[in-house]
Amino acid sequence: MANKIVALAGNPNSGKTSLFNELTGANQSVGNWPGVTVERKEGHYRKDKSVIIQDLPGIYSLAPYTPEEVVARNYLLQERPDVILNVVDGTNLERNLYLSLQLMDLGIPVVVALNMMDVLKKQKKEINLEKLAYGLGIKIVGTSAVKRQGIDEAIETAIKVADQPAPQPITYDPRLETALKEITSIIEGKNLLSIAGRSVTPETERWYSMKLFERDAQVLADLALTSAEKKEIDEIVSITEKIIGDDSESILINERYDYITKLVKLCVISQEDFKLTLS
Ligand code: GDP
Ligand code: MG
Ligand code: K
Repeated sequence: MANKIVALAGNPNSGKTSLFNELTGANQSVGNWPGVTVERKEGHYRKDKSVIIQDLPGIYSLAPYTPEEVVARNYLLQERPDVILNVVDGTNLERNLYLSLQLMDLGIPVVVALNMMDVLKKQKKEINLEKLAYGLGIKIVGTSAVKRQGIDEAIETAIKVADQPAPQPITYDPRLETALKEITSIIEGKNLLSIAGRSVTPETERWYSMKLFERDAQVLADLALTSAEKKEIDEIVSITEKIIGDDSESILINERYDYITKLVKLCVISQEDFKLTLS
């Protein structure tokens, strides 16, 4: 059997390195990502050496603005790991899930390690993991990297999910979805200039369509499109901006945050709230 590659992705301070150290023990090597002074850590799962674990730099989004974002994004797009283990700080759920939704659009299987469970317990907060998993359409495992809880279950779930299809993306405002479909019909099968032999596939077309909707310059430059096709995409984006009444980047940000806000309301129970209601 071929090696499986599990990429650890998440916000800064979500617990990626703690989890990575627990998973790999002494089986790790440290270097730098090409061209930048961002540390690159790779290792093998201590219980199954055929599983390679890649620690990615901490990021808040897959935008191409910081060196960390560029490294993480290029790695995910170009290397395409078998599965992403998304480390989420459970005490900062909204902000962390904003990245999770973007990771889910890459067409790569995703499992969430909902970390800091021990802190949540101390704060008398409870997250309904089943509801959250259902709302996102992916598997979630509660972990505490410092208490060494849930860690093997998280990686073993990821290894299983690596053989399954990528998550169904969340469906947003129908006007946005229409625009994305129209962009997809223009770019499907198009050549990716940065990766030899690679083109836009059914798994990756949603991600590329979303990035073109956001007018992501890197993606626009990477796709072999004619000027007529570029113009057509620009018109789709402009019309949708007019209809919804916002710029395209904000439209996507708001759609993601609206979805997360609703979901978190349904899933987070604070015992303090209970006491207040009962008294
Ligand atoms: P990274 O930036 O994602 O690599 O996060 P780190 O692994 O460096 O963790 C950031 C901080 O959170 C460190 O002080 C860790 O000891 C702490 N930490 C990580 N996971 C947990 C956890 O599950 N519970 C608690 N209480 N602290 C944690
Ligand atoms: Mg780290
Ligand atoms: K190509």
